[in-house]
Amino acid sequence: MTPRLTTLDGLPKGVARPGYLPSAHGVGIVHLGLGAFHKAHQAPYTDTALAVAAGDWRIAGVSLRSPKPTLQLGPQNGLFTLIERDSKGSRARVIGAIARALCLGPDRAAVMDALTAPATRIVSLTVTEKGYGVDRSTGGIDRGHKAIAHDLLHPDAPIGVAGLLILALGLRRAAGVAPFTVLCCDNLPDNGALVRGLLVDFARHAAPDLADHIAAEVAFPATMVDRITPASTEATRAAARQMTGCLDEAAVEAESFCQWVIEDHFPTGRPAWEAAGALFVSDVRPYEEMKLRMLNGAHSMLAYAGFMAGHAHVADVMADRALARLVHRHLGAAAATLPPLPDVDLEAYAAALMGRFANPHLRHATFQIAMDGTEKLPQRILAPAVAALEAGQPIDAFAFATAAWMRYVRGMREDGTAHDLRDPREEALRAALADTPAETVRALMALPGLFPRALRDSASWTAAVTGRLERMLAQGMKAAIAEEDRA
Ligand code: CS2
Repeated sequence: MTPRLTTLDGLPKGVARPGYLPSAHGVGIVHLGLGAFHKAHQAPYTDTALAVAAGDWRIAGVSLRSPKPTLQLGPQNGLFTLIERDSKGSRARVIGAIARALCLGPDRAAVMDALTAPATRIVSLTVTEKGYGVDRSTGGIDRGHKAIAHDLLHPDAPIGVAGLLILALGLRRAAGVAPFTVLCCDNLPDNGALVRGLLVDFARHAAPDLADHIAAEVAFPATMVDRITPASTEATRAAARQMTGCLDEAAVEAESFCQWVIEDHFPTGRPAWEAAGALFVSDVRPYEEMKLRMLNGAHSMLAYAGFMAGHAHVADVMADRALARLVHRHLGAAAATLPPLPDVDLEAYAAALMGRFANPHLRHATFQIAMDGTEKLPQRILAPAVAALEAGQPIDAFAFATAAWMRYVRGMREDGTAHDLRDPREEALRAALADTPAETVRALMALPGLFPRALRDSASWTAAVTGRLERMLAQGMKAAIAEEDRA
């Protein structure tokens, strides 16, 4: 019988393993959102930092809802296989940085112990864009967000990010323990300031005496995180089993490329992530904008257009010549909206992205990227569209991406079968669908807090989106792509 991955002993030679003794290092980080991206990004960075510079920086991982991560990692002593894939092939690496896996529901007391422990100096987060409950038009809390609404009513038994962090920061302060640094690792614009605004506003409502303390004493460094990480599947676990000779329920796979740009503001210390290649800078914003507008913007465009054109995976999209040219056009249009970054060649970055998207060894589903469009569009597509409009640059690429999203929002493939939308505003989206493309565009653009005023007020933007949506609906996505490519 194949043994479960529980120890580093006996792993095959070709499998990389931690360059340190995991049990010799204490926990210094609590991570909220124990999903594939954390396991493929911050965990391996920390693994390398521990090997190079030691320290008590292992991670207590917390899943806010799903018990799955605990069931997968618990019996494996936190060990899991990361399979890194690129054009040269695939390599397996066992990661030892995760010391414990907890699930908030059943493990509430242990989660609070970890969050309030003096040894915990960083709380990092990957809870996806929709996990925070920020009202992006005000920067404060969104009272309609389920976890925010719950936590305002039950501040002593929170289920969401804001409620948990405020409770923990309050307990630390009362005990005379320094606050932890809050490290947001989600693809949100100015993510440190965004979470800071959320927590300060939540505190104003739930624990007013903490608001000033948080604003003045808690550090929220901004980050840009990057690694393409498809959702794990049975094939991921089968590959891990084949490579390690062990059953690994927690295996993840990702591209070999990895990037982390971090604002260096950690008053109570941090792991030596630079040992693993992280870049510490004083201003993350230009890197973040580059990544959100180019990588993520092109990703969203190709996910909607690709899914509707029948492409299940990103690599299939890149094999579709016409659509690949539109991906390239999108990257160029997004790059044109960015200020120059010293040491970064945007053309080379775009070329590298084309190669990463085409990675034939990754099965990255367009349907995965398509989810949560209302949370992603503003920073990926709409902000650069506004910048392009204001600078008098072409808006075609952004209008095409927006129309493709609107086509996707109909919830119906071209063969007439339904598909899920998987968007927190799904109900409002469905209610906005109208009889004509022009009415649909108008209704979707009128959804509160989604489209910036500059776009809503622009006749040329509205016409550019409407014309494209009309074509997509009347002629099909493939014809719309061909037409766009010819233009
Ligand atoms: C993708 C990202 O699912 C998505 O929306 O665009 O997860 C993307 O793969 C990562 O940001 C890459 O770093």
